[in-house]
Amino acid sequence: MRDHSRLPTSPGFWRSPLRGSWFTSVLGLVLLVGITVMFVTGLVSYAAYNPDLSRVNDTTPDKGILGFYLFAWPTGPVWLYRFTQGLHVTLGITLIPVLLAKLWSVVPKLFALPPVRSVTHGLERISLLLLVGGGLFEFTTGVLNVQLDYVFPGSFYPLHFYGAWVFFAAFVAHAVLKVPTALRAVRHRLREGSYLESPRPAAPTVSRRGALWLVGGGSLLLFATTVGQTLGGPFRRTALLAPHGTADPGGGPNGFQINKTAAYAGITAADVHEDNWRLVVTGRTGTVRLTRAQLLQLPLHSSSLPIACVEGWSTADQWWRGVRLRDLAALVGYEGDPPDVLVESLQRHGAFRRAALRANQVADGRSLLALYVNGEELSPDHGHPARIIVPAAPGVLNTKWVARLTFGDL
Ligand SMILES: Nc1nc2c(c(=O)[nH]1)N[C@H]1C(S)=C(S)[C@@H](COP(=O)(O)O)O[C@H]1N2
Ligand SMILES: [Mo]
Repeated sequence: MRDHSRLPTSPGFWRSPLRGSWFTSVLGLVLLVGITVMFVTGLVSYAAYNPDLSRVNDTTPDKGILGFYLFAWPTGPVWLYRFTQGLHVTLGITLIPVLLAKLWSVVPKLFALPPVRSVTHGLERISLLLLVGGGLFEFTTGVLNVQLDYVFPGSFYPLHFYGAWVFFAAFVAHAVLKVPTALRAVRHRLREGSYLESPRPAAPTVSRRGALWLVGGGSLLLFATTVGQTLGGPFRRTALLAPHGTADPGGGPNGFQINKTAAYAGITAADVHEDNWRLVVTGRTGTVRLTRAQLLQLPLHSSSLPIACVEGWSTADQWWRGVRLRDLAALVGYEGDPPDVLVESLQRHGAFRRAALRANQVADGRSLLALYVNGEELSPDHGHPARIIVPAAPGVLNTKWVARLTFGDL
């Protein structure tokens, strides 16, 4: 007789004694909770960009019914996006070992023959393909975006957003089918009789419990080397895995994380020179051009706000000082109830040179066109001569090197 156990399609090929219902179920239940939280925080992050406000913020084509839930992102508490996105990214990185272990634990199923036994079985396999493919896709695109700094120019959001819906739909179907079994397996410590169990297990080198501790240890390590990027203070140094958590922005009042530098954005000294730079504000009553000196004649206000990036890093609150957006709206004919605003930067290229803010963000008295931070002029890299800072919003809406504000319904 031929030795079929040398083929991965044979159950005997898979010899790890760790595989079994209990092991798979414990990992599955962890993912059930973790991935649900990631889905929710992910949708929330998408909403925070004001994607239904303007094409400038989001060009996801035909988001249609998938965007049914979009809402006006609130301006408080000021740490809102810092929290939701820190949670999304940190949890995602922490779950990687759990995801990999879970996939490893069920890999024999992938090869099981016949590939399709019945229509129902065929449908189940397609849903598993979407589940595994979708999961790997979401984790990979997420990690690449965080680690490689926007490798998908302009296209990360649509990819990650569509992928999330496909993945989560398959995830829900899978959970509905498997949760009862998983709960039973965990409660009764089921091992035997499972298709996952190797029919000819090799000698164990680690117990199932030990293997779970290893996975958990891996997760803990990733967590400990990531979470510092959102905690700030002395913890920032522990964020070994976060590219922006460790970059040294120098000391002093402007000594906090820098996303894109002025050099990267192509901002020249001549662009921002007092003689050349004008703030162009347009609204109901026309256009006003302000020199820096004129801008400084307007009432200046302060607010303590963090910067929180989609990449998961954030700063502690910084003390910003500048002109309220709602006061600038009032200059061009919007007294009392300011409308939306389109903000444009001196930066000529790149997806983040423009952003649209919602009326509720303009109306909030803490939303500033900031000229100072922590008592000093903005540094070139933080947006000199003027930048937007809005409470609770994603960093990408805090446009740097602002040149133009256009108020009105977008
Ligand atoms: N003009 C312009 N503004 C910008 C960006 C940019 O690339 N260009 N990046 C945005 C993003 S994604 C973030 S997270 C914040 C970071 O601000 P910081 O570098 O001052 O920390 O700036 C935002 N403002
Ligand atoms: Mo960002």
